[in-house]
Amino acid sequence: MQLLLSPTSPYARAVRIALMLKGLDSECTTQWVDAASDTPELVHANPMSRVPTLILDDGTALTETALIMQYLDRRVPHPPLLPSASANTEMALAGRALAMLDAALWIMNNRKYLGADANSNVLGERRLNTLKRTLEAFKSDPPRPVSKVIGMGQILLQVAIEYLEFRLPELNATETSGLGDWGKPLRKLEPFHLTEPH
Ligand SMILES: N[C@@H](CCC(=O)N[C@@H](CS)C(=O)NCC(=O)O)C(=O)O
Repeated sequence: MQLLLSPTSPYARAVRIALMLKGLDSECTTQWVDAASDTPELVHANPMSRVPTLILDDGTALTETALIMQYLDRRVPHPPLLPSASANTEMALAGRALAMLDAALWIMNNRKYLGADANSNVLGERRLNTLKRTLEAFKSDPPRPVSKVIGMGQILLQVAIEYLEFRLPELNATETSGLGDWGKPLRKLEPFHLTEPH
């Protein structure tokens, strides 16, 4: 397998963490690409030019983080990313985390391509408010505590919180969500600190 990724992509980070938790990282080579510059290898595998893209040994190119994680879970079922006792809550959590990443990326891309004021409009404010609201909701409805089996939603949520801290520090994601203590056991795991953005 070959994973096409970029150093700061939170989506790619989540897939790398899942690969490591599954013990599949040694079977997967990595190719760093600049998704925004339409690197030919990436465009060839994924005309949308987005990372992560996972190229399987038979040439199939998988895209979309949640689908790639599901593929990894089918390929190596243990430890499960969607444990049967909590599969629904993990999927619900994964959905929230991915939506937060999508909103954060949208805000960042607006700033990058359209300028510092690009989010000062009704849509930009809406995106920021939905992020705040989603973070705040974790205070009254926290995710299941982290245990030995790390779920896909838990991976994505911790990655999203750290990405928000990195890119949108004004949101104070850890404090606003009250998830500092919740994420502590995850931050201690090797796959998380080996993939920290810097
Ligand atoms: N829905 C996709 C989002 C992936 C995504 O947007 N990746 C960004 C990097 S963080 C990217 O490749 N952006 C390049 C572009 O959109 O041109 C997923 O879940 O994998």
